[in-house]
Amino acid sequence: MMAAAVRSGHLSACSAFAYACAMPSSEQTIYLHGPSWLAGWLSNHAGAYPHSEERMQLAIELSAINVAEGTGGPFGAVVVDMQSGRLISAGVNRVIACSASMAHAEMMAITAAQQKLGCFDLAASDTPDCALFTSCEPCAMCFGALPWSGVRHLICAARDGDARAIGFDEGPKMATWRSQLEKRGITIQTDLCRADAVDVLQDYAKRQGVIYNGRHAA
Ligand code: AZG
Ligand code: ZN
Repeated sequence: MMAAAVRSGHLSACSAFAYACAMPSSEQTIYLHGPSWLAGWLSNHAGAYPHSEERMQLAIELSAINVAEGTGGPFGAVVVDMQSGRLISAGVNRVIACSASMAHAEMMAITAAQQKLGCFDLAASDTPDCALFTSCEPCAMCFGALPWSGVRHLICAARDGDARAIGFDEGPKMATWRSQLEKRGITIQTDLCRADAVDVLQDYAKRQGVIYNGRHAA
């Protein structure tokens, strides 16, 4: 049934929570999948979260579980409907598990939201007002993806420098990244619950978690 729906172009047949998008077998298929614990986590978080701090704590909790379960890097993100406070999607870092350098927590959460809503543009007129809460400021890649995602609000916990401090290469990000996003109508808040997110990064470092893609500039 899902394959027929997908063949007919009905994109919402893709389950955001399974993170796997069924495609006709004659076409190239790209798989991004969340860890096995994520579907259960999402069904336990189906309520509304009215306050910014509690939304951010969810993103940080995801990052901590990802580290504790050994399912990826120390990063988590959620897309939230700003009006209702309900979660639209969640993502954790899955670079190693998915053999995909783009599988950062933010990209996973944004893609899951787009596929759940069946729309590549979260700012389309019939979609909710979407906010991305991320346990760490976006890297150069995720920063670049934001204007096209349709996310209208970006809220960050740890700073880019906190991730760099434990060895991650966050890429060549311009000093004006905040104003570049604001010029495109995206509101930004930084440092929300930063200390809690930094604890997770440091826990990952203590456990000697893998620092993938560590090709720092000379
Ligand atoms: C990362 N930085 C962020 N913000 N998120 C991820 O998932 C990352 N993976 N590596 N650096
Ligand atoms: Zn990123």
